[in-house]
Amino acid sequence: MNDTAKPTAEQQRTRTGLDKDALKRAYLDNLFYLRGRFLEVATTNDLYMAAAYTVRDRMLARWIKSAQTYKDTNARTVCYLSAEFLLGPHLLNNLVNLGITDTARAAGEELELDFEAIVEAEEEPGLGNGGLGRLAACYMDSLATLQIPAIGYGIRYEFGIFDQVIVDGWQSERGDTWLKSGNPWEIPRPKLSFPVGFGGHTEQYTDEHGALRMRWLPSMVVNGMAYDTPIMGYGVGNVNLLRLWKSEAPESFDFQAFNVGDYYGAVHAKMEAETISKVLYPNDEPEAGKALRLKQQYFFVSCSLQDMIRLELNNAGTLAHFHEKFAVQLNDTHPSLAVAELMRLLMDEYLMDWTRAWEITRNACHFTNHTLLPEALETWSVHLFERLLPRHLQIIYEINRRFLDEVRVHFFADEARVARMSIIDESFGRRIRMAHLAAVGSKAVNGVAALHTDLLKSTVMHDFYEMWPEKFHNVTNGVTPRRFIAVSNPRLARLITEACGDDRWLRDLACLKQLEEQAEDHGLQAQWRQVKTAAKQDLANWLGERTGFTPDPQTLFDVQAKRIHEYKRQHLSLLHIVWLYEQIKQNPNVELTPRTFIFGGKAAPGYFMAKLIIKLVNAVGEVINNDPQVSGMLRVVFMPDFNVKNGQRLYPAADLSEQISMAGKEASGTGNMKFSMNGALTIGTLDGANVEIRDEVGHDNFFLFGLTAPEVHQRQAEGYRPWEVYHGNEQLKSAVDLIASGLFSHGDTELFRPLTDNLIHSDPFLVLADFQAYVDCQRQVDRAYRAPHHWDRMSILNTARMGKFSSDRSIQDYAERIWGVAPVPIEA
Ligand code: GL9
Repeated sequence: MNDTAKPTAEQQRTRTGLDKDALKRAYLDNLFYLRGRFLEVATTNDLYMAAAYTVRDRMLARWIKSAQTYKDTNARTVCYLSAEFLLGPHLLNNLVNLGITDTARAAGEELELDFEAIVEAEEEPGLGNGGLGRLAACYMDSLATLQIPAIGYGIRYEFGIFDQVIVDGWQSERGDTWLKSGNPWEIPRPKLSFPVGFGGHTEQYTDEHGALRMRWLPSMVVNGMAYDTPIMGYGVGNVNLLRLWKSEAPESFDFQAFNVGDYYGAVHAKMEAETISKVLYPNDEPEAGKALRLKQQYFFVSCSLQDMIRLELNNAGTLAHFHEKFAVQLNDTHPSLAVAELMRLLMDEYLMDWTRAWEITRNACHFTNHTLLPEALETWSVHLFERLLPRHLQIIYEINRRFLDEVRVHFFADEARVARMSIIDESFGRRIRMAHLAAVGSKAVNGVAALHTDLLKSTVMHDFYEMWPEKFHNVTNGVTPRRFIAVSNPRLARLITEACGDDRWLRDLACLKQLEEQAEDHGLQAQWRQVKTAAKQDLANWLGERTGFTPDPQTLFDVQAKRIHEYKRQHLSLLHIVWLYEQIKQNPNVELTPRTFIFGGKAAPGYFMAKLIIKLVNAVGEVINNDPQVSGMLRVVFMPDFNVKNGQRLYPAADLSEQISMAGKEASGTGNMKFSMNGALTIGTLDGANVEIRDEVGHDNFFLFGLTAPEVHQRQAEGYRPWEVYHGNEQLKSAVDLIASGLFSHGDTELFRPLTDNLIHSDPFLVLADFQAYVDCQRQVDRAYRAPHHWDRMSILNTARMGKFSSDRSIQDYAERIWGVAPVPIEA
């Protein structure tokens, strides 16, 4: 840029200043010039869009400076490849990270704008299913805040996760049209696009040096176009890049067809190309096995690697140091095709030999496993690969051939092990094991909580661990305190800042430790309780508007919010509720702490049992909430459409957080951290990160129950017989029977039978085995809540001791132990 094109410092200050007057001027300007509106006639969406542009403008100068500095310093860059980024609304988060929330609020007031309504108007980009996608978003926030150069690469789904509505107690899905009013946070880059091939065949040829080479002649090519979203660090000048790919038909393709008069064919080809980034698959852990899903995975991996190669060639002119420039992180197996695609690009397109290409690939890639559920360990049929990615299949065969030779040398004469470790599973049809491909092609493999990593090493990846123990790491998950405290719970943030004397805790969450010494202080406790009650009131009002039922903030808010899944055991909580209901009906004077049970979560649209659990929550709620005899004691409500935005209403308002999965099944959990940070106590099993949360907050400040992972294993190995548990526990039996009796289904004894029968006869997640321990533990919760000072102290200690679970700590771990990357500070 020459000097005349570049805005002067003075011009920039007036154009993007952070003071109130600059914000007001810019806001009205954006409303006028970008929306063609003035205040009197603007719609809420216009007002929101103008606010978003005003904030985005303030990020752009920093963004450009970050990109320039990263380029000039040639800094090692993290490339986080993820099929999902569950970002949540941007506006308030960006205001907080820019440090101008109060100024913006004041500017809004002077313009007589309804600040809250404008913030509310944002539709969140739901480009993820749950924990895994939200983790990627927390990591993007922390990478920027820790000033680490990073690019998030993923898919710009036109339709994200469906919106959930409840109709007659059942989940019903509505298409997520998040882009319909425009997305002010992204910048389309029409010139930044890459071709991605599918199908066709390969052929061998001799290059000009006489070497034998392969080329792939795909039968179909689509283009991936970049859409860039700036990701602001908190309190720093660093702004990183989230680059999402949209699939399009190459223009030439269109015109070719036009020329021969095949108009329909041209339009059809365009449609087919655009289908790839059309919709996010809504299943959580189990895989669909659909060809389109494999296409999505290959599509975004290929675009991302081509983009990295472009950057490196621009900068270094050679790919010899690609793995020194980029630390590629594979978020689960979804992007694990990166291993084969990087090999293909280096060898077929950039004419590298195998040894060199493999050296680069193995040193560039790192792999995170997020689940041990057997049905979620992704495999693809060799047949499908042959059809869609013939060249990649050849490369995978060759990777596997060389790898298995290594295995044979390492584990001498152990062909059973060779078969177990092979990237190709030969047992039921031939299938490619994506986790094996990722593990073989990566420098590091990590689990997401200490227990999960141990289980990974001792079960599904045991052979790999024995071969390469140094490859395995644990990086316990974390969540960003910016979004999950400062943005979600401003009252608590203010109180913490006051109590700590400053807001350093937002950058260094370990500072919360200072609260410990004040945990007994009745003054702080009173304020703490006020903050909690105010959040409960807010939630109650919101629920009242949405569901017609307004909970009483004086009751204990007992919350379970997460994807609906049998292993997470929402039905264990339901059995407890039904049991409580019976207790009150039998003895209206029974001593109980009044509670409101709040559930939230989506079920995969094809997961019948999960949908039946939602129906049961609503059915039980309908009966209990309309029974005057228990009113004031017991309430049950289902919060529709649990997503990031609604989660932000829920975490601050919870007294008790339900983390009750069968031990050994929840890899980490991250909701557990969000609740605890906001002062909820946890009732939970020794599963995932619960183990570490309990160790941090203190065993006395955590309600533990249930079988441990080794005990679960033992029970199942002995032959678990749920009907014996059912017949052996009068109260359990009566709770199950009440559900089956039709009491909650207008007399229909069939409706919930699939659920009750499954519990009695199969119970794969040991709900019945843990029932008594859970009920007993809930009794302790009851008692504890009736001693307010005691409870408040535990609540304060939970928040005070959550430092470890900031995603800043997780990213610090990855940076030091896995990526070897250093900060590149950009001044704010
Ligand atoms: C998950 C695990 O099940 C969680 O325990 C873990 O906290 C997150 C993040 O590491 O990853 N793996 C997974 O497939 N999902 C997870 O939440 N599912 C969804 O994202 C829906």
